[in-house]
Amino acid sequence: MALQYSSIGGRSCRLSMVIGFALCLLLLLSNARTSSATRVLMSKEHLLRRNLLDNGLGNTPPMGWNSWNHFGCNIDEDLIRETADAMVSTGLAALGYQYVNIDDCWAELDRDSQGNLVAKASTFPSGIQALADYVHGKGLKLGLYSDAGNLTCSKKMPGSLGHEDQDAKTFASWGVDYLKYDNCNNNDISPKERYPQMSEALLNTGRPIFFSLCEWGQEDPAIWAKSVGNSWRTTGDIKDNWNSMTSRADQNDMWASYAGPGGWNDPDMLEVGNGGMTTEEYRAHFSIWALAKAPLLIGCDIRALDATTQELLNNTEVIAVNQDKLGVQGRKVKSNDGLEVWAGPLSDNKVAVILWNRSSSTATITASWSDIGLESGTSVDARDLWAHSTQSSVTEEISAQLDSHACKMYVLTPN
Ligand SMILES: *[C@@H]1O[C@H](CO)[C@@H](O)[C@H](O)[C@H]1NC(C)=O
Ligand SMILES: *[C@@H]1O[C@H](CO)[C@@H](O)[C@H](O)[C@H]1NC(C)=O
Ligand SMILES: CC(=O)N[C@H]1CO[C@H](CO)[C@@H](O)[C@@H]1O
Repeated sequence: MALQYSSIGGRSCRLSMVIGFALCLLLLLSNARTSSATRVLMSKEHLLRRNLLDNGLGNTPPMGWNSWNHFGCNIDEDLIRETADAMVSTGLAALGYQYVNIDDCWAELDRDSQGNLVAKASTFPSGIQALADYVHGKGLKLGLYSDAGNLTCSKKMPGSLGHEDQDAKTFASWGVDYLKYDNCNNNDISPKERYPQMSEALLNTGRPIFFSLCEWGQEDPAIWAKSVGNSWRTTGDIKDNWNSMTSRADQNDMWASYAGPGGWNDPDMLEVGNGGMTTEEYRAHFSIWALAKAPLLIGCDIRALDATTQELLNNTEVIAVNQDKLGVQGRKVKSNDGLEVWAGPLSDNKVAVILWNRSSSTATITASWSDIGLESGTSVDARDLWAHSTQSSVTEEISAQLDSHACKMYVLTPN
């Protein structure tokens, strides 16, 4: 890899000498200032980014559904078909939820005589390609799951370690659009070795396949995975409770500066609608995930959505913050005994803000303009994304009284 890069580097240097000697000199000088180790790493990443991950996907965070949080291993092809149907009939598909992602447990434990992965006959008798055709027929995309190890986490199906090219070709031939790639049973090999192999294999198939790294934040993937995948988990698995959700939010927040179009931090899939949190806690969960430009992958049973869950998941104004084309991850900007302000810039000089009371009783939370990157004296229209109301000409600060665990989410538009 490094050798290949040097020859490319040599060529581009000669080229720039033709364009202008000064530019080349500048390049050499700036190179000389970095250590050779850093240079190798940088050049490798540069090359990987150009050659491995040029799949054109993930310009905004992915939206869709995944089977794991609600169903675990208890999945079959009927569930996937009915979920695709429900995605359309609930109106969620029209709001941008497009991936229908099958998680662990879809395959037989044994590969076939040629070493190919085989869909589990008892639960996916029609095979994955037929499901992909069905899902594509609804205008949606199909996601699948494998693992950068010998077995997946359930140990009920093989992983793809050592079979990357073969499995990537299989996925592409079936029409798979998204791969979640887990980290169990990995022989203690570094993720930095295992994940690029699948990334390259996927790219070599010629089919654009969104690549979701799931190495749980083990080796700080935000730092290196942008050249490898379209999203990377920054945390261990989420559970359907307040402590788990808030801790994922905080761990993910540390890596905010590394996210951007093409590669996103992933604090794990949504638990909204699964029953373990209150409505206000789920509202905060969805709001923070949207602001943090996290993948919005629904994790409940969308065939049986109650009106409250539907109202949380279908808030077009919150979704618009997540999908804003600027692609900057909002972050926690102020925290005082559980009274928090999260904020981030949006396109057209707008600012998204969340006031969040994480403590156990009612409180008033205030974000002053200096907390959230607005100049003092700026007058804004403040759109409350959950109340669907607008306050005109707000200056200096915005504040709200909030019940325990509740949040307010605004988009501020400078006048
Ligand atoms: C996993 O697979 C590798 C090579 O395919 C093999 O060397 C290793 O022993 C396997 N590990 C386990 C725990 O089965
Ligand atoms: C969202 O869900 C609510 C509750 O079911 C419904 O009243 C509303 O029309 C839905 N909005 C959209 C945009 O789908
Ligand atoms: C007034 C009040 O105590 N409200 C709670 C909301 O969150 C803050 C942070 O702890 C708590 O101090 C407050 O108890």
